[in-house]
Amino acid sequence: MRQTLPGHQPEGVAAAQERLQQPRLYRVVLLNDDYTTMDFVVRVIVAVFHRSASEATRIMLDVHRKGMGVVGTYPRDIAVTKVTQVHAMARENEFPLRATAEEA
Ligand code: TYC
Repeated sequence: MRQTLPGHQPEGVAAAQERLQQPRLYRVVLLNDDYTTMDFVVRVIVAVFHRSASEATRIMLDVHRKGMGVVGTYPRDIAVTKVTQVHAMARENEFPLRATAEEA
């Protein structure tokens, strides 16, 4: 009998194997604001998320109109790194652009 913490159900082998093949995914969400320029948001989306200029423009306008929008979906470490890159570019350029990662 394996020792477990109270209230902790050990993950079965089948569930662990499933997890190895399918890491949890996180959506990177870009937030609208009134100060960051449209041109800068497009440049960030191209640089950080490797989108074409036309796709980046479509995503930027969607965020501008709706208040937020998904830029991409990634395993957690990659999503968190991209959020950090967005904030670093924004800070360097003195824009308040914000992004978050949320589990998909
Ligand atoms: N709302 C900004 C403007 O009108 C543009 C913008 C779009 C800012 C998307 C942030 O995530 C953003 N200049």
